Amino acid sequence: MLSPVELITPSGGPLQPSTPTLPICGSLPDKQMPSQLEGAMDALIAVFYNYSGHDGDKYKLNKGELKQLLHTELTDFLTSQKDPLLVEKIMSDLDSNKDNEVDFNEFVVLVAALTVACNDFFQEQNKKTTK
Ligand SMILES: [Ca+2]
Ligand SMILES: [Ca+2]
Repeated sequence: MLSPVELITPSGGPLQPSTPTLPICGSLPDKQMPSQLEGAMDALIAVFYNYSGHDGDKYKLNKGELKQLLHTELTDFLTSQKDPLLVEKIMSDLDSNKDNEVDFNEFVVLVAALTVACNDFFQEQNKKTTK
């Protein structure tokens, strides 16, 4: 039989003082287990800064950094595209404020666009397999 305390304690773990939900931010100490989406957001931020810090402005990707990020993190996407000027095209598409660097705001546009494209692809695949 569960005692009343166990019934109201989520996952039966030790009683914890109820802490307010932490704002979404990478590398906070004492961070509770992030949700899947929070984890994805953190990962996105971490990936961006992994590459943006290599040279020049630490908070922006120059063309070399963007290229490295795409090659390392989006290998399948890049190899599926045969266009040798793809990185240049992506760069100029993303650089909406024309400072020849991709900042985080511009970077998430790419990630969002690719995520939408992936979702479309999966939906197409689903339609084909369920027919
Ligand atoms: Ca940089
Ligand atoms: Ca820019």
